[in-house]
Amino acid sequence: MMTSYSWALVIPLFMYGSLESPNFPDPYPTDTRRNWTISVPDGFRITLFFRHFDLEPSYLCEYDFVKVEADGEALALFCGKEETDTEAVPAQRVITSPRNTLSIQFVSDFSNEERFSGFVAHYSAVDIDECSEPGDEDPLCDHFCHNFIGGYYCSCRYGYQLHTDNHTCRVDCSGVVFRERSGVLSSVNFPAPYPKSSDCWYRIELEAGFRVQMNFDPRFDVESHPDISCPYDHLKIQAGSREFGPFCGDRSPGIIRTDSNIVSIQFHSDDSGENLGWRLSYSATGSQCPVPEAAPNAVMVPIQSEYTFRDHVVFSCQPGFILVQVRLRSKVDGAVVMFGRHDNSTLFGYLLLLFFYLSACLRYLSVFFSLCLPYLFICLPECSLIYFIFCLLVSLPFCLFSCPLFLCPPACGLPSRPLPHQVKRIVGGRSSEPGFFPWQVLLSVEDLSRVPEDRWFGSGALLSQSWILTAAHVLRSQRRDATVIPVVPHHVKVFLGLHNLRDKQTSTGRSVDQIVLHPDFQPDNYNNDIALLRLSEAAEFNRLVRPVCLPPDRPSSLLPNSLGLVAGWGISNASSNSSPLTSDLLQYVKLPVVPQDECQASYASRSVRYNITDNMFCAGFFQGGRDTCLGDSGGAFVMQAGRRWAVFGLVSWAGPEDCGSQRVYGVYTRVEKYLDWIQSHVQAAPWW
Ligand SMILES: [Ca+2]
Ligand SMILES: [Ca+2]
Ligand SMILES: [Ca+2]
Repeated sequence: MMTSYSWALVIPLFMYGSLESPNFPDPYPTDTRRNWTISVPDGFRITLFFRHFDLEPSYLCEYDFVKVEADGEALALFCGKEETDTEAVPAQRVITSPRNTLSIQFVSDFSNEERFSGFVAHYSAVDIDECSEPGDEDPLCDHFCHNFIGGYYCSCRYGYQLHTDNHTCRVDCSGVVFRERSGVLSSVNFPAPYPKSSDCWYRIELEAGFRVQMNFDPRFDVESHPDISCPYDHLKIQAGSREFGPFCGDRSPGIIRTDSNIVSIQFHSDDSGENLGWRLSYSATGSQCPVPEAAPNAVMVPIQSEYTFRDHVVFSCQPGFILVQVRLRSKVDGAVVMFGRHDNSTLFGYLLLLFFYLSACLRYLSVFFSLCLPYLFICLPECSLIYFIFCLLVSLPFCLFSCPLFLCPPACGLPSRPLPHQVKRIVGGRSSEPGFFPWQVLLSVEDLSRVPEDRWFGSGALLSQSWILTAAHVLRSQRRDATVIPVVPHHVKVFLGLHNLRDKQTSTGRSVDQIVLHPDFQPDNYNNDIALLRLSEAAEFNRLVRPVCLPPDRPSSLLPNSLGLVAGWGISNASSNSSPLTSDLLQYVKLPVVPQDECQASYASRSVRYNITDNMFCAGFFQGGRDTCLGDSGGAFVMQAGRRWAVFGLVSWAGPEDCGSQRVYGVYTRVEKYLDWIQSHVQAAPWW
């Protein structure tokens, strides 16, 4: 009896080799079983070729056979010497393993009908071209595949990096911060497929007080799952304490309104899938602020129905009032309050000082700029004792800094040197001294609309840093018809702080950019003879340049026989008997207000052409001797109201006789009739 034997041989990792049946080239023994297992490195597969094959033939290779297997699966079963319907021989076939191992089994049964020589086979390792073999799902490499003997590697397009999985290409898409108030952001390559294996972080950072609103493009495609919420790729948004998302699928999130100025957007993608991504545009809206309110005597511009962050609101006090405290009432982020010039009134100086003070003080400043409206302003009359006490009570450092400046402001109607009390009656005018009438200005007017050209002088009164009050006839273009047209503004020159006509260099010259004649000025009878002009550059107040006050808005102080002063360069220095001579030095006269009926009667007695209206009043002496003359046109008739001087009249016209003739009173425009009209333009005035 023959011993049956069998063994298995594991061939080590060689790249090629051969195997043969036992005893080859002698006939193989009966009852034998032998196994070979061939392994080659990863990245290779094995080819097997039988150079010689001669086994006992049997139906379906039941007796002796060679079986080739890989991964538990039979690749071939051979027996016999020639191919038949039921038996297979290797012949010229090359068997290729699917992977890097292959098993071969040789079996012989208990008998052999003849002598069979067995087989010889050769094997070798061959490279797998992974790149050209289609995978089951996604390609092996996201972008590019490179084959080499024994393996392959992937690479990525420019701008991408190979993920640590060595297959997908990711992008570095984090750390982008958007600080503009509007912008667009999207997944990388949108609307082409977004990169895989990437985590993108985008951040929108706006100033506190803004709110970000996002609007997603309707085209939206992020890999999703029908049952599980966004397991693969997703978009998440964090805005303040609120979270939006995760978003995936093909439905755009549409519009997302956040209440935050800082928004983080996270977009995650896994290592597979081809989806188009998303795009959004964002914009910023300001937080809505409480509606600010202005305190009594304060003016606020602009007036809006609602205010949002970054709106600028300017508060200023009405003319004659100064800002003494800003009271902060709300700690909401929001609008910025600006102190600034509301008009060209004298108040600018005060506001500026306060602003500087606040700027200088960090404590105030930090509160000041981070707070929302409303602020409450308290406006008090300047230089008042109340203010001084209030100021001391509110804040000592504030007071020390601001009060000395506030207490002596350049205010209206305050001559820089007191006018002497004149008890004694004098004849004619009297020379002024610099600083007596700091509001008095000389107007030099040219009218080129006529041939020959006309040129004349007039006077006016400074109301604020930019506005001058005068008579309309001074600024009217001197036409023969009844049209009322002002002269061209740049044909008017203004001299501020002028004392001596021959010494104009020492005064401050200004040009004019606007002339406003009263719309109802009647050139035939000088009714409504009043006008305003605006300096093209604001005047600086000093000892010689200061504004006059407007009269109080209360029942007339123009009582008969009350005394007022008129200054001018056209005042005669001589008695009515001499020919009038204009003076180089500013002159002034003190004149009583004439009862209205006497005024009307005196003119009615001369001619019916003269019409003294309610908008006029007379001043002067019955016996004449002192009066204002042509060169004084537009000059102020001022009266003292308390400590201050206010402009009650404007030199308008007089009868045909010489200046200072008997019962020829000067006629003045009654300024108190025009307070509303003046304030509609100047917004400077009542100081009480
Ligand atoms: Ca056999
Ligand atoms: Ca390869
Ligand atoms: Ca994916």
